Amino acid sequence: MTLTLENVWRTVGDEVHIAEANLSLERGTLNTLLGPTLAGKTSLMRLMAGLDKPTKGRILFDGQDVTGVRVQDRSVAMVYQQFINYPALTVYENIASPLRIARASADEIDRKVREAAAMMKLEPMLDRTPLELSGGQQQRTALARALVKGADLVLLDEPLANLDYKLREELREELPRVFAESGAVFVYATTEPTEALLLGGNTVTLHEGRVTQFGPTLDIYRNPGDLLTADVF
Ligand code: DUT
Ligand code: MG
Repeated sequence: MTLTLENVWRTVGDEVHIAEANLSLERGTLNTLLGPTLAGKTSLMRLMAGLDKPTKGRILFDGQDVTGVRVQDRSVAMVYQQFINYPALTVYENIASPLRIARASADEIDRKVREAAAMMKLEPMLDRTPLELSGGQQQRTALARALVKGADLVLLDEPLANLDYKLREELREELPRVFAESGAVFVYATTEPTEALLLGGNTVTLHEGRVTQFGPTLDIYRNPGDLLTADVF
């Protein structure tokens, strides 16, 4: 139990984005956040990351209250749905940037950047800038940067959406292992039930801002409950 949400709400004006979220997510386990578009996946991830503050409720990490603690003051890596790269830096420097901020040694930076680049099939691109890359390569650069950061909490918001079929298959196999080994709390948002099934781990289902189910992905698949069968599995 390392990331815990206790009765977390987020309302903006009179719109409810997240209602009554109660969850405990463990390190080293892949958690898929599964729900149709507008279910609240990005909203929930932003709360987990400390990018938005809950209107009500508490968020704990490793037992410590991090409610309202800003993302800058925490160990979080998030790849946004609309991912961002630094256009003026090379791919190498884009991936290296969290390590430079953490003042890692040149050797460590080089080793970790090359490892992450190999995993994301970006080795031939390291000297280019993101503007010279395809959409999929740009997304892989953002993923590689999340990988090298070694954060306690890793949030990937629909991370494979722009990738071609083959690479998506490879990364679906690789990502769970990589992040399990990192010992992070790993959360992966998708609208695709089959993606949750392929990834295994646990699944949180979301519907209209509410957590409707949480448990081992296979259990939810076998017993999707009365709500949302059509939306989720
Ligand atoms: N919402 C807004 N404005 C925002 C963000 C969210 O009105 O800037 C509302 C729209 C929606 C709810 O919050 O009713 C949840 O949206 P969110 O973006 O969290 O949903 P999603 O599950 O991430 O959808 P998608 O799969 O389209 O990314
Ligand atoms: Mg979203």
